[in-house]
Amino acid sequence: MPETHEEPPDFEDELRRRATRTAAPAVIRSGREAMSVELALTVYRQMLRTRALEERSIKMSKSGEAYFWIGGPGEEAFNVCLGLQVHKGRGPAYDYLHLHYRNAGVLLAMGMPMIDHTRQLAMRWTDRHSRGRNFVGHYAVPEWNVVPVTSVIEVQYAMAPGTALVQKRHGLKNPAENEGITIVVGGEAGAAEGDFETCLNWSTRPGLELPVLMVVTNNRFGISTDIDTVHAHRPIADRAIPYGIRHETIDGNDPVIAWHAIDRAMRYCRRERKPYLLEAMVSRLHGHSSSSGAQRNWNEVDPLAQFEQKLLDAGAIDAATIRTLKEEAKKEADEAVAQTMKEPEPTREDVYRFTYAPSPVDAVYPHDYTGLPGRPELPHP
Ligand SMILES: Cc1ncc(C[n+]2csc(CCOP(=O)(O)OP(=O)(O)O)c2C)c(N)n1
Ligand SMILES: [Mg+2]
Repeated sequence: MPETHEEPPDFEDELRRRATRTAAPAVIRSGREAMSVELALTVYRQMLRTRALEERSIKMSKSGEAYFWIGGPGEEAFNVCLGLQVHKGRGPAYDYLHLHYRNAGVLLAMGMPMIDHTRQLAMRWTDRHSRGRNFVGHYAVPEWNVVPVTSVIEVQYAMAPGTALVQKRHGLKNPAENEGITIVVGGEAGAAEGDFETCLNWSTRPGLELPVLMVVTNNRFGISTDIDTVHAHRPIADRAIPYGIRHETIDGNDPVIAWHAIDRAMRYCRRERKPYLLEAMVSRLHGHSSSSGAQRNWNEVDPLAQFEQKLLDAGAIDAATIRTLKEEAKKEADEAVAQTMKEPEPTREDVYRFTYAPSPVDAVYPHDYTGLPGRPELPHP
């Protein structure tokens, strides 16, 4: 689909045009499903923060403050609902996350400060995920079981059964800690690769079913390939059918729908200790990455604008509050960038440092976890 570059509608005009009611509702509805206003406002605020961070991130890549951008504008509704429902912690009693490169909303909703994103984007030495040596959105948070994100797409689906197997065994030995699940997220184009099938297969071995929540965020594009040129015209979630996996395809742009679908899927994986495949139809509001210009595509549904309108129509929020929340989110992103840009970049010597964790292998190659055997010794971190 071609990217269009028209200007967005004027925000102030938009707010004036939108109707507001005074009586506050108790719930926000989508069809038969509902969410409390309190939760809806929490989700909305996290979506706003994620969007502000992503828009500032794109600006960084265009201004030279960063070298490359990729991210998730258009996926905020689903990603925030996912992040808010994760059981976060370290070890098999908690959820493991094998994420995609568009999941800033998941991490922000879990409590990651914005600066942890901008430091990686600007490739600073202070980047906690990769010490300034990996792409943006390639998070690694051991204390929250966030397994390092890889640039090689879809390999996360082959790794996910590993952590889920550990969780299954752990739960059998420790019944009080039997609720941790593995959540793996990837795109629909990548689902054409063998790693996806590996996950379906290894999660369903008879008697050894695994608690894996497989998520496919379907934005209908690879980098430039249309879904219709890659997959037969069926929901990706149908791939679960031959394996007997419970599955669902949902509108991932609607937070009320997304919240309940994630809740259903998580409950099932936690209690049954079996896999679930959830396909979320989402938008891609910018080009694939900065490599193709990251231009805004105004033809896509904007989940944030849509939810905002729903909250306004329901009388759950007013225009002044929206304006304040937007300003706060923008300020938070601007401050994170300002601080980031004052911080040092890695040096040439840092390239080989922290590549491997200390391990018994060092008994064979003392101190060699900073590089491959035979490399000149580097100072110990
Ligand atoms: C194994 C592999 N093949 C190709 C690429 C190049 N590549 C990077 S992103 C991408 C598109 C992925 O599309 P999808 O899985 O739908 O995820 P999306 O970017 O749309 O979220 C491709 C082909 C890669 N990184 N890894
Ligand atoms: Mg895609």
